[in-house]
Amino acid sequence: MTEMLDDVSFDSLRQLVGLVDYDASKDPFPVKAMDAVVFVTGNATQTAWFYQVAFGMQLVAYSGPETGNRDHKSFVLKSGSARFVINGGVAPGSALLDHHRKHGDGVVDLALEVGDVDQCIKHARAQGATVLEEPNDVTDEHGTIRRAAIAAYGETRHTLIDRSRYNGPYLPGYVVKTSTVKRPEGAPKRLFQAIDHCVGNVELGRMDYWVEFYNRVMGFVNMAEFIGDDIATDYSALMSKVVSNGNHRVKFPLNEPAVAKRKSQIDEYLEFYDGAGCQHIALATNDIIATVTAMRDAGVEFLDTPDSYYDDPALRARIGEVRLPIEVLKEHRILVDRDEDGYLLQIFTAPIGDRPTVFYELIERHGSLGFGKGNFKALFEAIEREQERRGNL
Ligand code: TYF
Ligand code: FE
Repeated sequence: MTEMLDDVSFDSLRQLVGLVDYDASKDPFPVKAMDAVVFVTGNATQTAWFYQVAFGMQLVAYSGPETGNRDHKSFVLKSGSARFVINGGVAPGSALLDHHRKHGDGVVDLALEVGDVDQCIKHARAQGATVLEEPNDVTDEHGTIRRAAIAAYGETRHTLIDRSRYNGPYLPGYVVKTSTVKRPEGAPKRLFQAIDHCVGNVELGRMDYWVEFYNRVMGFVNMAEFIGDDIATDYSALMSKVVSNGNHRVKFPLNEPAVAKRKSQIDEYLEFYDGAGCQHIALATNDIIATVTAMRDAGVEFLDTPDSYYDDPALRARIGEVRLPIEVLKEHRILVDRDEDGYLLQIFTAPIGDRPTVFYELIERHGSLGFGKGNFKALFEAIEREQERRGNL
């Protein structure tokens, strides 16, 4: 397959996000890819700037008062095949402002690109999904998109979009808008190429409900990785299972708090987000050192990993040969994990907003289809150190 996604080829995506082969003709709810991660923020004007400066994203489209949208501003940013949409209320009566009052900055929509909106909605409805928007066409001079939306955890939704008959910059009503931010000299063309996974935090006892929702309503399959009681009670204070669409292009880990000695990081999220929501988005890069260096240079804060992680002979034995010397990983505080399929490199940012809720992961996959299970202990200890600094432990 030679399909190009903003010059990220399908073949490079196979490596970047760990695709597997599957037969879409037997899928009751065939999903092509993430269409966009849609955020509501307290200041879209400045948040869109942040993603350009700190995440190297390109501004591609805009809707707002100047284009006839008096309710809110909406900035569309891209990096390779990844698309973020940053919304913020303008009109004092905007529903977005109510959402922001409750949840703070967060993800409202994990929008999915599908081939047949009506087929997906028909299946979802038959399986008991809440349809928030009935299938409808939206048209402008660039063509027509067909769209609908179903409810997911908390106030998160999945908008379904068929853009096969559309060639505008994003959706009808948006105009082309380009970045005025200049890429720093020597910085990579882009800092990430794709969205690898989007994690949901749900309330205690609700993880299996949502796993089953994705199985039944959206035809998603369970991936091998899970964090169960065993790991939870030792140190992580969370349980986690992963669902994905057939070819693993779209992966949704789901976490719930575990009852442990200390307050779970998931409880902290649920308290400050005021309900279930999207916790972290993992961005796939093919050069994690260049990406993390560029982001740090722009002021992004990453979780620290202690020297002991790298100096542990058991880690060195477990990971074997990776593309970088362990000293380089140590210098950049990058975590490494190996499983039967290969290895991955990963690192996590601190929460990016005012509330201790949403954060990012950078991930560079080399065959591994996992999520870094071998790093959970080191990672969760780092998260707990931050929780403690915030007085939430
Ligand atoms: O997505 C994952 O499963 C990994 C690990 O609170 C993880 O990135 C899981 C839970 C969490 C932070 C990271
Ligand atoms: Fe992750």
